[in-house]
Amino acid sequence: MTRLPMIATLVTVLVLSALAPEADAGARRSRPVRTGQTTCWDTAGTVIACAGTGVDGDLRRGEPRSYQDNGDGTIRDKRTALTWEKLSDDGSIHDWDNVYLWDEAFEKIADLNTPPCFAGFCDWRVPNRFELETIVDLGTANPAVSAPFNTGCTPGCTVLTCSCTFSGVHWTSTSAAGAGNIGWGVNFFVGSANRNYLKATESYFVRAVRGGS
Ligand SMILES: [Ca+2]
Repeated sequence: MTRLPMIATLVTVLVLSALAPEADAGARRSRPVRTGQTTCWDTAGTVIACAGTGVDGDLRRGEPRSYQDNGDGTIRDKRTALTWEKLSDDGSIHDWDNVYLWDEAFEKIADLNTPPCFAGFCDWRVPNRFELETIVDLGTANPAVSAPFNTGCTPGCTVLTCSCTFSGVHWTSTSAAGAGNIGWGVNFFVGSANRNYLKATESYFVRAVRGGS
């Protein structure tokens, strides 16, 4: 190889490596998920036509919801790659009205991860606050989730036949910075997240999650 083509090759390599980080960053780009809101209201709370208002129900920005029921008691969120435990009303560990102190939430997880493990996976965990908020659907309330998390919830139904979400506070694995005896929770009545919940004395619902990375 003559000197000039060698330099040209070197320049090409340098240019490509300079471009690579940008291409990588683009590949890892992630958008917030859609809130689910498609209705628009004015200041007085009257429903109005959305077009041109610029409010959430008009713009509907973010990743559209995309869920898959795996048929094994779990739901995969194709946007986040998180897999969620379905909740039931059959008195099992998955029952939607089971409540747990903070420590007990992690005991539930330990039970799910005891072989053969729930749905064949032994890496269930309590979701962090931002993970749990990704299944909030602000297009509805009581409970603020979309249909895959609120379908056919009748007494006796199992994770294979229904999907339940209690309209109340669910623990996250996230603690309140500066007040570690308090945990963050997401209230699925309207989808609010708060850090008001006392780990030692207050009992809330738990939905397990796995995957996502
Ligand atoms: Ca029950």
